Amino acid sequence: MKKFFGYAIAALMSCLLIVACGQTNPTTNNTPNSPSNSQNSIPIGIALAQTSNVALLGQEEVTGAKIAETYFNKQGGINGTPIRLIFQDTAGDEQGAINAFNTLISQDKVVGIVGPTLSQQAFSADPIAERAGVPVIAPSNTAKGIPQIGKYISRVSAPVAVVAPNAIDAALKINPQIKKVAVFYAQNDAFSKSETGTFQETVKQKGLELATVQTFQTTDTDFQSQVTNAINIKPDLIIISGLSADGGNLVKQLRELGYKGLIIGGNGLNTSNILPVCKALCDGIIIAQAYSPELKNEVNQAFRQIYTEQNKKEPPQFTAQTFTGVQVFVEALRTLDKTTKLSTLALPQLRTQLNDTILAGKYVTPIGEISFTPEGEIVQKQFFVAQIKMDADGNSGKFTFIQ
Ligand code: 1QQ
Repeated sequence: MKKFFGYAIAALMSCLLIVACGQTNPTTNNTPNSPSNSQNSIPIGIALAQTSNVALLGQEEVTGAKIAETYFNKQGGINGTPIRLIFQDTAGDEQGAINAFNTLISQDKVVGIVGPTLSQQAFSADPIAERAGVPVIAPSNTAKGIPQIGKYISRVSAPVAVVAPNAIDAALKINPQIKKVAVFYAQNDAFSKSETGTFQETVKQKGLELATVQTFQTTDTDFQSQVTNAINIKPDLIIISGLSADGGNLVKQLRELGYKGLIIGGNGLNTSNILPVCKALCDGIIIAQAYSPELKNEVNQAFRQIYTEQNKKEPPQFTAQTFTGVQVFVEALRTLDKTTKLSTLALPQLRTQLNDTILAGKYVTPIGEISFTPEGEIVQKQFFVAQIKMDADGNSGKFTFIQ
């Protein structure tokens, strides 16, 4: 009797997950990773960089997704049906993201995807989801133009245009004498190009002198010639748009070659995983934040408590944003299920209606109260700035909020 009931639920839930309900027999069609393997749960795809140098950023995102899965399933998931996150590693490049998206969409039959890690990957992978009609919520794609990829693409990662200028304001508060600015950016990365555009415009708008623009690749390890070029013009502020390994090395070499002024790191340096790269020389880096652990609402307090218990430190922005991406899916699925039982919808209809529900909603999340423009751009209220403070031993440190 119990077994029969289990299969009945399984068959019912397969209507939700498989395009043609009648074709699936859960007792025989039980391939690994297929939704029929675990019928009474709702699969959400997580396409993040779990390997490669981009994993320095992606790891923090995976943690946020896992905390969200446990947290929301404890609350009863989607009105009684648990969610099941399906992780596909994108690694650090476009092809990895394309493969992960294809697998999640066609094989894992997810209702939607949280990912990928980089904007550079999103510009290649998101069009696949758009064509397939699968909602994507970007947890960390901040380049200009992400929501404009298509109507199924939204983001919980506020764009560089609204986040990055806060770091320059903070630097000017610390040192009002700043006049000359040197800017560095990784020219092979879409996010870095977008972010440096914002930084360079802001520098000019503030009446500062954009004295030099130096370029590098995210795969570079030696920045001697660019660092020398910059130091020669005696800048009062250096601003870096790159990713974590290259960014950390660049900071290290700037300090080793004698630069003493303030350094702003962009979003690609926004992880304590850069600390082992620049060690004591990371001290003082200023980084704008789209999250503060101090944000006062119930879900952030719960998220912060779970994270700090597990990790013995405050949750970082990428973890909070990815938790938020999963939360938006969960809350939109709950809302949709209340008006149209999810189990009555075929997968393509479910994906489309889920996307509409996501865009129409308002969410109280660890990153504050958010909503979306009709295009899928996040509407977020508060931004912050942190500065890295290294401990005396130079091995550990933390992000201290200064704004
Ligand atoms: C982007 C970013 C990266 C730094 C996220 C990890 O903001 O690629 O858009």
